[in-house]
Amino acid sequence: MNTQVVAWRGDITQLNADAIVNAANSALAGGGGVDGAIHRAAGSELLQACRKIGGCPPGQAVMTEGFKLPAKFVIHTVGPIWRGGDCDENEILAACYRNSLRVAATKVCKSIAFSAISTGVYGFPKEQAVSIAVKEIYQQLPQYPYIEQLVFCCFDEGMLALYDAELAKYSA
Ligand code: AR6
Repeated sequence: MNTQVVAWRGDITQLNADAIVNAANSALAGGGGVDGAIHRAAGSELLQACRKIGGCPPGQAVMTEGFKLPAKFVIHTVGPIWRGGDCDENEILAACYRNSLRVAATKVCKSIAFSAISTGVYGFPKEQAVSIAVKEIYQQLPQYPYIEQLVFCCFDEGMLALYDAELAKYSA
């Protein structure tokens, strides 16, 4: 595999990647958390672009420009709200990663940074979310050999430690 896969701690709005992946809501209406940070940094044109798209069901992904962000594109995916684990949450979360890569491919994005989808207000257990994210990415990446760098962006040290531990299992 040619892609460098790394975990990085910091604010995803600072990343100069071809695409960053937002943890949006199904109305694409903006919100708190990483979604709020991305909308603030991108400027009001991002909300206008999201309104034109109209919405996105959980597990799917759509793309806009990055506007004032250093990133060229924003991929908006909608994670599952954690409801105890019996409502297809695992499969929907995996689909977020899979469909975000598929959408990134439409612009041949070579560097992509993911936020930790559903691990904030949507309440997905963090360790389980990290395991699903890394597994799905490693399953999908062989289809996209031109991707040079894939970043799991973590907002705090705890998430970074979880990603580093999970990624270590794959680098052996
Ligand atoms: N950069 C990177 N990661 C961040 C940032 C940032 N600037 N800010 C927060 N995080 P959340 P969700 C991390 O709640 O659980 C919104 O209101 C955060 O620490 O943003 O999918 C949407 O509009 C956490 O690990 O997303 C939806 O309504 C991760 O981003 C809803 O929240 C995701 O937390 C989506 O909830």
